[in-house]
Amino acid sequence: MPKHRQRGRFITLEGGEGAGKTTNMAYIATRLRATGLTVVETREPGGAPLAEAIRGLLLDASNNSMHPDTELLLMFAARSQHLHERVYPAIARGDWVLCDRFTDATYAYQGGGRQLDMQRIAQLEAWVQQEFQPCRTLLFDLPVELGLKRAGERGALDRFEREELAFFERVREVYLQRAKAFPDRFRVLDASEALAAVRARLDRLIDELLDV
Ligand code: Z5A
Repeated sequence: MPKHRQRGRFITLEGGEGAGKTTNMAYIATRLRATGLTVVETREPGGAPLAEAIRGLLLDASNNSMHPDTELLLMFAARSQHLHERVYPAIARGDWVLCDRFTDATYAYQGGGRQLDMQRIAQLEAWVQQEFQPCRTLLFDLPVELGLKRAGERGALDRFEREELAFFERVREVYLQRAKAFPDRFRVLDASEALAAVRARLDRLIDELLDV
């Protein structure tokens, strides 16, 4: 394997509900593994036992009194545990880490959706991650109604999925703003296309990753 590929990478998948992140993460992992890479698949909130327990609190629809600040702090508490227990060790070993959602989701959901102060999020980001950032972020973008329809077909809604349409429109808007603000890191995919078309675009983006 070429030397440059032996360096660990951190790649995140972002997007609204039902965008296809989970479906396509497995596809990306299979393609990367076929080239001989060791790939770790993980998610946020969660990805490590304690962080998964925090995820349970965050998604539980019966926790309807959760204050937005509590939600924000729990997201970063889970992230800290996940980074130290799972992500940093994997990258140090030279693995490629695929993560279903990361801090861009905090800007989109807590900053956009809940309308919390973006500066506060940036302070927590700097405190928890220092300079650490994904080397590539794949944004699966699609109209809110289509994503909610796809997600809704799965059954019971979690605490976030119960939000109103305007919440998810703000989430989408912040994601797109961030993709514009960080063009070197983001790649945007049209997730409203049929799966085969999304995967054709993904194939090109995977080749690009393997070339760097
Ligand atoms: N959250 C937050 O607020 N702040 C943060 O910092 C973080 C997270 C990290 C949990 O995330 C919640 O946490 C999330 C944001 C919040 N809010 N919600 N809700 P999650 O990632 O676990 O939950 P999710 O976004 O709801 O995942 P999802 O709905 O499963 O979306 P997905 O993984 O992108 O979609 P999917 O499961 O791959 O696909 C959904 C369905 O669509 C499935 O039946 C597929 O077969 C189908 N699909 C996928 N792609 C296609 C195409 N192209 N065509 C047709 N059908 C398709």
